[in-house]
Amino acid sequence: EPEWTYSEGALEEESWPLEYPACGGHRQSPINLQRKKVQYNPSLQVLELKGYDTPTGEFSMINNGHTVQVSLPPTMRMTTSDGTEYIALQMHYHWGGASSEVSGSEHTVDGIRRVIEVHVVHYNSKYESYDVAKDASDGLAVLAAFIEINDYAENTYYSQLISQLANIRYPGQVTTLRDLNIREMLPENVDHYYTYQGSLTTPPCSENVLWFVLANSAFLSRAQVWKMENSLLNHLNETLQNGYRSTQPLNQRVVEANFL
Ligand code: SG4
Ligand code: ZN
Repeated sequence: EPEWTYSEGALEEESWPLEYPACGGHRQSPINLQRKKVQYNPSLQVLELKGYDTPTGEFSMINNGHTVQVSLPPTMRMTTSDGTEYIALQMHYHWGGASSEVSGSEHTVDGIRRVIEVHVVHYNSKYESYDVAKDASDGLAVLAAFIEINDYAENTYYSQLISQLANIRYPGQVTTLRDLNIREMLPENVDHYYTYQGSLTTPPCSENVLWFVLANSAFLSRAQVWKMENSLLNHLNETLQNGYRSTQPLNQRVVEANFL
């Protein structure tokens, strides 16, 4: 498969559709969440997150050349409002940082980009594996949350992940994290979300992702954000920064929310 980048490289963002036709489709992600156009749906229930808070076991963490990605155990599950159960596979981050005040979330809210965005990728449990689910129209769900800067406190739930970034500076390097509590790495309040039908935000941009973007943010200290933005290198030996796609047209879609 052709190597892709966000800018100046093998296959920059504007050219993704040439090699990956779905990237030029009509239900792409990320999008701008325009609050006055979001449809409140009072029948949407809160997400049920099972096994997110069980801080046990080993998790491999890789620099995959685009981001830092943590493998998650299948005991982590998300059940959505309609009762569909999704199995967690991995989580990864999107950040900016090319100059110190550049934010790098993928979704924006009323045009505002947040500092970092975390994605927990899941697949529909009715499929026997991610490999089968990734090609099914109802195969994937991503839980997304924004991360902002808190100048007053370090987030100790991120200490291990951030200190281990130094061990995976080069693409392809892998390290091990122990006893993570994924629930604590998300916003304190996970009750309120936006939801819409979209795609993977990178090639192949498959249009089979149900998105849940949390309304509330998690927080890291400024120093922690700096380490996230400056610890990893990409395949060109450059600092891995600005790993976010530009927002895509909403087209005929409606974004729903379970809060007013
Ligand atoms: C990141 O590049 C992940 O590392 C990729 O995971 C992921 O691709 C890609 O983002 C798109 O996912 O939640 N942002 S996203 O829409 O999950 C896939 C891997 O390369 C297929 C495994
Ligand atoms: Zn992502």
